[in-house]
Order: sequence, then C-alpha cells, then structure tokens
Amino acid sequence: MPGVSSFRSKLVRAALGALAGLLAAFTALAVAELVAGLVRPEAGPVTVVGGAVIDRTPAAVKDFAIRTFGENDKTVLQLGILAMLALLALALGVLALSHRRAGAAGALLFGVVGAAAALSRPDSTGLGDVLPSAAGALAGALALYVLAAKAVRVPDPAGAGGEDGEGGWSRRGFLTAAGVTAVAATSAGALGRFFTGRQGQGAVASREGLVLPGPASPAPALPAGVQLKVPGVTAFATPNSDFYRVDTALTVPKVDAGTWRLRIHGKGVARPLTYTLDQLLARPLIERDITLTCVSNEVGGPYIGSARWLGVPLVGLLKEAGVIPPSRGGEADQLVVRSVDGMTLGTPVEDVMDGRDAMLAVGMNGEPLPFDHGFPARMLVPGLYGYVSACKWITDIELTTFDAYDPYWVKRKWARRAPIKTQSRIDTPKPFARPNAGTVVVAGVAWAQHRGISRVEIRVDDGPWQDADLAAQAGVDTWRQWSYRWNATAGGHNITVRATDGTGQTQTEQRTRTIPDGASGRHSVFVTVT
Ligand SMILES: Nc1nc2c(c(=O)[nH]1)N[C@H]1C(S)=C(S)[C@@H](COP(=O)(O)O)O[C@H]1N2
Ligand SMILES: [Mo]
Repeated sequence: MPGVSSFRSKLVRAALGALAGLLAAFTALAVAELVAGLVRPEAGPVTVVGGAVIDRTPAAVKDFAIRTFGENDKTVLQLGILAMLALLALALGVLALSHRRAGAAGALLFGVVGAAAALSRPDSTGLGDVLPSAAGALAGALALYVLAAKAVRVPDPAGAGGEDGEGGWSRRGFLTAAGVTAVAATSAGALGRFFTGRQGQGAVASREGLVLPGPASPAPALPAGVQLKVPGVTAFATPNSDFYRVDTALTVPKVDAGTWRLRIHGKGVARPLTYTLDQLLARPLIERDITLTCVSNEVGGPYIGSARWLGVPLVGLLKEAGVIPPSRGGEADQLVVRSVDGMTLGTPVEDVMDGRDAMLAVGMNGEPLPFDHGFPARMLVPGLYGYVSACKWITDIELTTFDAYDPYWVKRKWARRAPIKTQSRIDTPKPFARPNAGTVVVAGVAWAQHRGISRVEIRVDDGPWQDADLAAQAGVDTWRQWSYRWNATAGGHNITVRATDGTGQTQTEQRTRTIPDGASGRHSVFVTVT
C-alpha cells in the first residue's frame, strides 16, 4: 500500500522536522542563558521579551493579569512566551526540511526580536545586552540547519525512499546529532544557571552580612487591642513572607549593598548628593508601622499589607540637598525616583516634606528588606499608593516638575497623583459562607492611610447602617480592624461595609475601576445563614 506508506513517511519526516525545530529553540535558549549568565542575567531573551511585553501591555490587560493570575502573573507570562516560541519552532523545523536556509534565517530573526527587546528595556546597559539573544540565535540557527539536513536523509520506515538510501546509518545520524545537541544545550543552560547564581551571591552575602542599627525614633508602642481575636480577620502585622508583591521585574534585582549608591539631584537642588548605604545607616533612623496599598487592588482585594519599617527620613536628605517644598516657593513639585531596573515613580515633593513619615526604608519587620521588597532600600510615603511612592531597589532621586516628566505608570494612563482612597474589607465571613443562625461575628479591616479611620458601618441587605466596633488604632498610617456582632437570621443575606476616614469623609458607594487612581465602591459579601 504505497499510499499509506508515503503518508506515514511524510508524517515521520514532519515529526523529525518538528523535533529539529524544538531542539534548535532549546539550544538557542540554553546558549542565550549561558551568555546572559556571563554578561548580565537581566539581558536573557525570555526576561527581556517578557519585560518588553509588560512595558507594552495596556494597563487594563495588566490589571486583568494581576486579577486573574495574582502573583503568578509573571510565571504565566513566561510560560506563554515559551509556549509561543515552541509553536513557532515546530513550524520553523518543518519548514527547514524543505527550505533549510530559510529555516536558519527564521531562527536568526528571533535573535533580532530578542536583541531589540533587550535594547528597549529601561535598564538596558547598552550593546552588550544584545549578546545573549544574538549568540542564542546563532546557535539555534546552526542547530536547525544541521539537524534539518540530517532529518531529510532519514528514509521512510518502509525503506522506500530517502535521499541516500542509507536508511539505518542516516537515521542513526539524525538521532546522534539530536542527542549531541540536546546534551550540549543542556550543559550550556546548566552552566548559565550556575553563572547567574554566582552573580547574585555578592548581593546575598551583602544582605546576610548587614546588621541594621537600632532606630533613633522607635515605632510607638502598639495599643492593646489593635489585633482582634476574631478567627478569619487579617493579621494586623503582615509577615514578610506573606506581604503582597507587585512590580514589573521578571528577575528580582539582586543589588550588592556594598556598591549600591543613592543619588539626589535635579531642579532646585543646591547640593547634589550621593550616599552609600553605610552613610545612610549612620543617620538617625525612624521605625514606623505603615500600611502599603496597591492601586491595582480591587474592592475587597488582597494587595495591601502592613509592616514595621525602619528607614531614613526623606525630608532630612532633601533639606540637606537644599530642596525647598513648593508651598514655600521651591521650583520642583515632583520627585522622580528610579530603581536599578529602570522603573520610574513620581511623588509630590510637598507630600514628602509635609511632616509625614516619608522614608527610605532599609528594614522590614526587623530584618533588612527582602530582595522581593527592594533591598537595599526603597521609598515609602504614608498615604500614597505604591506606584506613586514606594520605589523598590531605588538608586536615584531627581527633583523635577509634574509638567516636565511623566514616570512609567503615568505614561500608561495611570493618574499623576494618587492618594490612597478610603476603603474597607470584610475578611469574615467569607463570600458564600453558610454560618448558623444566631450571633455571627463580621470582621475585617479598613484603611485611609495618613487620615486614619474614625468609623466603620455595616449594613445587612437593605437595612440601616449600623456602627461596627473599632479595634484600637495604631496610628493614622495603618489600617484598622473592626468587628460587628450580627444577629443572623436564616436565609440569604448581603453584608456591606463602609468606612469613614479621620477627616469625616465617608467611603463613596460609587464603583470605579482601579485605573486611573484606585478602585472605589463598597465591599459586600453574600452569605447563606442556615
Ligand atoms: N522598582 C519598582 N518599584 C516598585 C514597583 C515596580 O514595579 N518596580 N511597583 C510599585 C507598586 S505598583 C507597588 S504597589 C509597590 C509594591 O511593593 P511590594 O511589592 O513591596 O508590596 O511597589 C512599588 N515599587
Ligand atoms: Mo501598585
């Protein structure tokens, strides 16, 4: 049955082509990983392409990704890129069977994409960043060219064809070449991982060796009762391991504290200054409980956490540089801060100098900042969403104006100024819980950083608003717990919460999306009382 046999032989050929394509892509990534490990891990092709995708993702999609995949959003993105690459590699492999040169050229094209992505990243350090993608693409193109050549010489299983007819030898030829490629690529990749790991070791050692001085101004003692004894309510103090993480970094920057510098310069800066970490640590430090919130937090969402931060007051540093706040005639109204990975955030100079505890934090809950949260230093300004204040891995502070410069998120349609909106969240009961009739303790948190929380009310269905019991308030810059003893009757009920801040303003019921300046509206939970 020649028809069947030729169909089968075509299938085998295509499979070999696909395999050649996949192996070539794997080789390209592994060689790129090796070169990135030697040059700069942040310039690896998956990292730069992923970063470029993040930079170009519309805010709404980014918000969707955060909402849907949570803190796995970056893993999902990387897997997506790899899956896409695998599909294209399969196709390129099959194409290379008949058009070997075109296949190899296609592989080189991926290198161009990777190189362009590397150069487009804000933290690009120059032409060296194209090396991983270029080397990977060359290796991938070569692998594809050789493997495709071997693959077309494999005769069909029925022994009816093949270019040279030397069936057994040729098949072994392809398999040998494929095996050698796989082993070589795996070794290159492993070596790359090893070098990458070694690059981070200096940073890890500098963090482990860092002994933070005590605060000159310790955190005020927490009043008894800031933490309710209600099961299910969020802990008042968020452990570092549970603290939410939101940033654009596909590889977490590992900064060596020994070589790290912070520069302060720009408009109205009489004395531009550069500090080492030791110089900052030699200054009087403050320690404060501050609750940080992400503008991408949906009503009822999890992107909020509270920690005890240790840091250098920013106002002192700015005054030392000769900065005058705009309200007293200073020329600069925006502080543009840059991180080592090229992120830019913009903060009102006025807010930083108005007496609140704006700081360059170096410690979080009694230890140096974790790498995920900005080691060796990050900014924190109580009362402002993270994207306009909380720059992690900070390295540069530039005084400028809102008119002169739009930082990263503002370029992507988020608001220039974004004080945290008054919000409240029901932590217990959980949505769709089935509590027993009788007393049900409803409890949660409310926050309006730098204004404080003065009142929290609960409404069941369309009933009247009832005052909840407020837990003790640690300060205006932290969230506040609340609880309400509800006499629950059988049936389905909707419980809604609203908070009033320290200025007397009650949280609006107007529902808005997170973009451009934070979600508003009230959190409700539906439960069925049995
Ligand atoms: N360098 C850098 N700093 C950053 C960001 C970022 O993407 N890069 N994201 C900001 C945002 S949007 C928030 S909400 C906070 C989150 O801080 P956390 O990850 O420590 O919770 O960091 C801010 N600082
Ligand atoms: Mo954020």
